[in-house]
Amino acid sequence: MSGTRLSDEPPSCFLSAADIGTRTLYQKGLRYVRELPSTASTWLEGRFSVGEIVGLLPILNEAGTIREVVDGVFSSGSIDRLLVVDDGSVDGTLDQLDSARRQFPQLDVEVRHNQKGLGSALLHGFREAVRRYAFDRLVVLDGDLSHDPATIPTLLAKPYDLVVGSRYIRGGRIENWGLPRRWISFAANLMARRLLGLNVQDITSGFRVYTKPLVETILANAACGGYEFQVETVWLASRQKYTIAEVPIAFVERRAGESKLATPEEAFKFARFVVTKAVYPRKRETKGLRSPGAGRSS
Ligand SMILES: Nc1nc2c(ncn2[C@@H]2O[C@H](COP(=O)(O)OP(=O)(O)OP(=O)(O)O)[C@@H](O)[C@H]2O)c(=O)[nH]1
Ligand SMILES: [Mg+2]
Repeated sequence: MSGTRLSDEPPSCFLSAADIGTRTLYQKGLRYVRELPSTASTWLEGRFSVGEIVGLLPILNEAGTIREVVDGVFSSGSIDRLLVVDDGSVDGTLDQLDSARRQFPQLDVEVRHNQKGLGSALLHGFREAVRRYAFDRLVVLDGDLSHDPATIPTLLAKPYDLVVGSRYIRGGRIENWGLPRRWISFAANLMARRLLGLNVQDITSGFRVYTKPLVETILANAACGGYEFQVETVWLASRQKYTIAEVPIAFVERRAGESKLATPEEAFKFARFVVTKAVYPRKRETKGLRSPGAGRSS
């Protein structure tokens, strides 16, 4: 029995994301996702609430590193549950996760059967985290070992709504990137910072900690399906006056697998998002930008 997706429409930054209900089915110890209209959403298992800090890993074909990342996340000693959102890896990642689940019952794996983009995977993970766990904070990191799980406690030590693991503040660094990649990343950040007036140096970093109220605000408003989701979430946090901090990290170039995001298509979507928000900053607000009204962290 494999999961079946009934909707293939990727969310668009310029349209509201469809609210698709999900239900999960077990196969070989992994959790497979079947997406259904929310009215038909049925849980075959109870919701569980076991932890205050949840990890979220968006994954696509990371067989070379996923096991080490999962081990590292639990070894950090700060994560109560870890949710992996896989978009149909075909390189053995799922087998690695299957074996990891035998060692770590706190590991949950959701598999969607078509790649819909990083933003879509993260939104799905946010929605599932809220639905499944009574968490206080959500830690997100990449599955290619570019983000060292041992740094998680340092990020969590900052009591802010959004904590960004930053390559571009004092103490942060990038290992093994050539000059062109450094310049593209730097230019993307500079453009987003200047055009959107964001006071964050590393807007594209995927190593982050979110409080639950911010996760709920993002769920209520975000619509980007691709890499530009990273800037959309910082933009939303900033617009809604959530507290934001950056912590220096050492970002290490992936040593296995292939990049999914360093593509001209993702760069175009990123630039389009930044320019659109710079020109029409209130576009979504007129449609009802809303905050859950929960308290801010101190
Ligand atoms: N579920 C899911 N995960 C994705 C998707 N695209 C990328 N990822 C994951 O998101 C994380 C970041 O993607 P990367 O390809 O490493 O992006 P990047 O760090 O900008 O590029 P590199 O420097 O080449 O690694 C990794 O864990 C990927 O496996 C997707 O469409 N779906
Ligand atoms: Mg990467």
